[in-house]
Amino acid sequence: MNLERYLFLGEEVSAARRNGRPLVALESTIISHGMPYPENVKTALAVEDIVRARGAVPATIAILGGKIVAGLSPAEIDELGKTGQSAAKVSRRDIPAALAGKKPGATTVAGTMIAAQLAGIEVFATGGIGGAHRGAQHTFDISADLSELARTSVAVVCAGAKAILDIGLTLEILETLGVPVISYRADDFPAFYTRSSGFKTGCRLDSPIEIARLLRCKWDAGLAGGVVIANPVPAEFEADPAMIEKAISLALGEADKLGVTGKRITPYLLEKIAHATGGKSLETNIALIKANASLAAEIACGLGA
Ligand code: PSU
Ligand code: MN
Repeated sequence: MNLERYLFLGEEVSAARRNGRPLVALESTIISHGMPYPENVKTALAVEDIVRARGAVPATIAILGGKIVAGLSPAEIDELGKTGQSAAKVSRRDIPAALAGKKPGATTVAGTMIAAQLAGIEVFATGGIGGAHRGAQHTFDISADLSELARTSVAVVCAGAKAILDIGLTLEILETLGVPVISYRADDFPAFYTRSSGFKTGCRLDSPIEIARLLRCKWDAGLAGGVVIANPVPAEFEADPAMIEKAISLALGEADKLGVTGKRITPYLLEKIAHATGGKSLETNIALIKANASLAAEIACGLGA
């Protein structure tokens, strides 16, 4: 039994694999659950074009018709964008149900990492990774993204973990799990909407080629598992920290009152924050995912060089 029999490669991805071209995986939960329609589809397509412009080939990943698809077509991206939160949010544990049920499934960071590894893709760009939620000491709400990073050998380029999380706790867990965390052209770990969380990563690298070298060393040395590459949002798109913190408090309060927990909490908070900031957080979200796609493509090219 092998998951590979469930894998379907889009045309562009399939050709890239044949020709040994650099590939960048892209997730789909950010499309279905992370942003409203039509900004989600517009952003997903723009992000693919950025990857192409940097000389790599994009592979947007989702589960469709009982297959893990690496390389969605524009029509499939549009369909998933319209389906929105009615699509299943697919992390590791949800893959069997999504495959057997043949219903549309948007892959999270964890789900996308599994698919990327299967498709032979080493670099993946997203917005923010999941992590330990505030109060995780009591609720145990720690994203499966963290345990996936411990076991699956894919580099994840992100703008950090969202400030809705407990960033200190998230970094502690990544350390325990043996996951390298790199800050790109910064000393601190970024906080998604803002450039700094106040926590240091202890590993700063200033060029895509140095990052590619670190990845190759890790995997050549037999140290399986992922790497977090934290790319602070470009300064001109950084959100005002006070505005974000206020929006987060508001959103967390409402989530608590309504009893929103589990896999619904991240999409719920993102939506509330976008609303509370009058769309400013969405603008930041779009800018950072584009910057991450660009860096991921450069790293993928570096790995192939
Ligand atoms: N970050 C975003 N938008 C998102 C997510 C993260 O900016 O939509 C999604 C990612 O797919 C991530 C998931 O893997 O949320 C984490 O969810 P959970 O905490 O339930 O594991
Ligand atoms: Mn969770």
